[in-house]
Amino acid sequence: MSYSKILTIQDISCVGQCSLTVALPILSAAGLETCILPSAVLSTHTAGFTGFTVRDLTEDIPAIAAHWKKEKIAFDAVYTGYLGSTAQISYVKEIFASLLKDGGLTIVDPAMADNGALYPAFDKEYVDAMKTLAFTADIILPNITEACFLTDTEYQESYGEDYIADLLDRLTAAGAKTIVLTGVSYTPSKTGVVVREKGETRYYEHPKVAKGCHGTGDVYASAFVGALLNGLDAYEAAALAADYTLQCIRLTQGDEAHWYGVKFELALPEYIRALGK
Ligand code: PXL
Repeated sequence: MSYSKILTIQDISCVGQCSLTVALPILSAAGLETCILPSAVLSTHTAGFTGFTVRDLTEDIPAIAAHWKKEKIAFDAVYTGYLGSTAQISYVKEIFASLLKDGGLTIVDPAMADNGALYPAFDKEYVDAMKTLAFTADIILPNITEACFLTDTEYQESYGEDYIADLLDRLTAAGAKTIVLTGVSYTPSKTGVVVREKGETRYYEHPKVAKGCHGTGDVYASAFVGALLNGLDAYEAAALAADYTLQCIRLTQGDEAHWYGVKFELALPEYIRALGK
């Protein structure tokens, strides 16, 4: 596989092991040239800390993109995570249209919700804007809550295979191409990921070791993108990223003081080995 150049657009939470502080090291470990576009700078993430600071960088995005265009910089893939505002979503759409190489990939993690609720910063207007971004992307990685918001489906705490199949059908009908649906758990001791690609649906199940660790969505999406751009197909990349994320959670479990993220750095050597590097 050639040396790919990827752009990832998400916030910098200075403390909290999520978004860019996770994506940049994981994508770099995957051997990708990783360019970043910070959507905002926060002192911490917003899930559990209080009184955090936020510097919204929306106004900087068009000038940064215009400079790259002038320099004839183009990317093999653009991967988006947590975005700071509805306006940023339209700038991201312009970046998809103007800064990708021919045949370049777009990957959207609609990072906006979990456990049945939107993150504090978001509202219905943001969800509607995210629909217009997610349904144009080549690959989306929603969790079940995000898939529900994207399809106006009622969130259920427990469900069976029919509910998941219906959710995937609704996403497909709305325009989603490849779907990687995370956090699909049919029994309390197991969880997994469902991949629907070109009409085929496959489930990768693994042990569930802890409930709701912060930042694991970003660890998972970054590890998935890194594997995909190393030539794995979506299902293989989804499985490899799941094994890595599980290992990150295992390495963090039991450390009560480390409630805000996972120790993803400690499992990077294993991730690199799993990629055959
Ligand atoms: O994707 C998780 C995430 C990223 N960035 C910020 C967040 C969160 C989750 O709450 O608050 C700022």
